[in-house]
Amino acid sequence: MVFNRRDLSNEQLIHLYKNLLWPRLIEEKMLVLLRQGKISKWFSGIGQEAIAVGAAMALQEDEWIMPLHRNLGVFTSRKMPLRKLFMQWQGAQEGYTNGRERSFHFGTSEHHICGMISHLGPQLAIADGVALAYKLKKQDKVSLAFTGEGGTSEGDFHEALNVAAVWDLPVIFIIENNGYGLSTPVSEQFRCAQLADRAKGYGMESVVIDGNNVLTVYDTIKGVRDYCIKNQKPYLVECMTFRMRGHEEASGTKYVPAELFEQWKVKDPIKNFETFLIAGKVLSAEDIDNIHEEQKRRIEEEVRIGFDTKPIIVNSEHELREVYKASPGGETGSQHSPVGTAHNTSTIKAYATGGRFRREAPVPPRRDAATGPSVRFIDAIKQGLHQSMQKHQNLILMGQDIAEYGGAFKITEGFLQQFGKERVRNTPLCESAIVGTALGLSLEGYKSVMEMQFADFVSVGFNQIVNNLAKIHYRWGQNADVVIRMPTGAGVGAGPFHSQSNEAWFVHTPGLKVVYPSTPQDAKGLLIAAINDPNPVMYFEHKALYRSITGPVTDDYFEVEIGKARQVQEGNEISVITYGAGVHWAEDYASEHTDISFDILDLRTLLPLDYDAIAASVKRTGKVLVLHEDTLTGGIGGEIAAWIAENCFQYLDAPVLRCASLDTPVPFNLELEKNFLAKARLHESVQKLVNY
Ligand SMILES: Cc1ncc(C[n+]2csc(CCOP(=O)(O)OP(=O)(O)O)c2C)c(N)n1
Repeated sequence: MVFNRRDLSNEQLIHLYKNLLWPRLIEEKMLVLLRQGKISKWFSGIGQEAIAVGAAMALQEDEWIMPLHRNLGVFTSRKMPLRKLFMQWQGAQEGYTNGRERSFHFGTSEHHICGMISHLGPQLAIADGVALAYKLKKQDKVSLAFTGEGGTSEGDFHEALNVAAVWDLPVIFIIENNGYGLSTPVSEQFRCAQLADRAKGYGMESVVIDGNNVLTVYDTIKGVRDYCIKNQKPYLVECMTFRMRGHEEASGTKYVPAELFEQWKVKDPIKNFETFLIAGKVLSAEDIDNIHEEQKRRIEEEVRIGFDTKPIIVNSEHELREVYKASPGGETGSQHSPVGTAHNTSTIKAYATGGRFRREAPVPPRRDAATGPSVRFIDAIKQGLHQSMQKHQNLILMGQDIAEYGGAFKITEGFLQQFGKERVRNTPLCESAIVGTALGLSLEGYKSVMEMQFADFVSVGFNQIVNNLAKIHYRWGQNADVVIRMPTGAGVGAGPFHSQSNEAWFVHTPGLKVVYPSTPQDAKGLLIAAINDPNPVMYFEHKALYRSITGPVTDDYFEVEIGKARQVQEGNEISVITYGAGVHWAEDYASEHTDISFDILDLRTLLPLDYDAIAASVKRTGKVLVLHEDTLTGGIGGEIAAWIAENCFQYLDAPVLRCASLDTPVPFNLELEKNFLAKARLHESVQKLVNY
């Protein structure tokens, strides 16, 4: 192996060497502890350390890195203390995730390391978002994301590289080509000669390098970093290496031909670097032995301290609270508990009672009752978005065709002229990467609103939403300050893929908030509240209401509180608990059937639900109909009915009924669609309750 030291001093070479050796020796110790059953899973990076270490050391310490499961060298090069890493691997409270995450699935903003989710590819687009933030702030910085060669087969790889290229983002993408994705060899993974060749297709530069040579990696990434910053462009680096152990320790290596290990053993990144250092008289063999001994001694010491963890005290209230970051007004959520305090019961008590964190900025006024001029539903959304753009200079809008074209429904028409192309961003057609980008922006303190062109298309951004945005705060204390606007619903003859109600997918996901307004006032106030909320919020806006519903809307900037239902009308015979278009169906029905006293509750927020308002309505009537446009099976109506049965049984005079749409895809033909929608069965359901 040929090493080129260029202008690196002896001290710098020794510094690199010590950083390279450190993760190797830690791993060797961990493999022993693993065999003793003292830690659980382990993904080995032995043989690949030069990539993680060389790359991390070529960056500035405040530049974000998105590492994967074999990148211990990133964590150690960022000087994360071994004792705490070791606590993390044991699942201890004092680790980086309060015992909630395993192996390398964690990050910390303190070290500018973004924790991976198991799905691998989603890491890449987060780097796009961070790089976009650097670009917008005009900072001379890059972000760096890792992928294995297996991960390059994921759509996320394609989407992330394409966005980085189209938006001229300073991102370094590193492929660690280690020959195998679990048991799958490269011959069954892709057909191109080198993965770096793909860069050309994205309009991006790339290079293939020896990933086992730490000086090559360090020098290349330093140069690539300069290139990315100077040219404001991404770059793809393919590092050739080999996985010297099994996929994870339990998987063994039987599926890898033995001769490959022989071939790669002689290319060991550490042994070779040591030979070079000795030959160049930078270090003597004895110096090297001493460094080994010194590091081993430190490891023993750190592990000894790292074993000294306190038992986790389980507290459900505390766990539930940490799913969310403190919300506007401090009603829900918390900051991640500081290490070493959460196991203390008095701290937990503080969380459960008064110890809530409040945001610094004052809460905007909350206005339920509208007093302003009559405004269409769609224009109220536009107002809320517009005023939020004025309020938050760090708010970025992203979506397909939202700039010059003004969006599929024209909600952002005129925004480009007023707020500029940097903040009003047309995106390529890639929902997953844009959700990932939104998360990356959030890591750097930006807010973003992403417009799904139709709620139906969220399915291709689903993973990033339910696994990354939703879980990140609970996992390692990072919030996702992202709103996703979801033009939803049927009634407009648009067929199966432009009409769906998919809110229940998200209501089932802890970590998200789900809002669904039915009036112009609520549409504006809830959108403002969603943007102010530091958590990921799915904002459903019913397309059929856009231009059919008008109502008074307060002119100025205000919030409608997330998590609070609206009493549409009070009555004492039948409760209709509903939201979205259902509210208007219920109101129309009630106005045509004045002989029945209806109590209509507009939920407005589906996650978290306003159980107090639901219970109050049940008590008033004793007969409940849950009405929604979503299909029946697995719809939120089932959840509400179950909750009422569990908590309000004594007030019921009839079984809780659900009136929902047919369990079919949404049909195109208007007559079929009319029959599909819950409204077609509303009369029947009400009569059933009346006559019970
Ligand atoms: C979306 C998804 N599918 C499957 C897996 C299971 N899995 C975990 S790692 C892995 C192989 C990854 O190979 P590669 O990207 O080359 O990285 P390496 O493990 O070789 O470093 C697989 C299939 C996963 N984690 N995520």
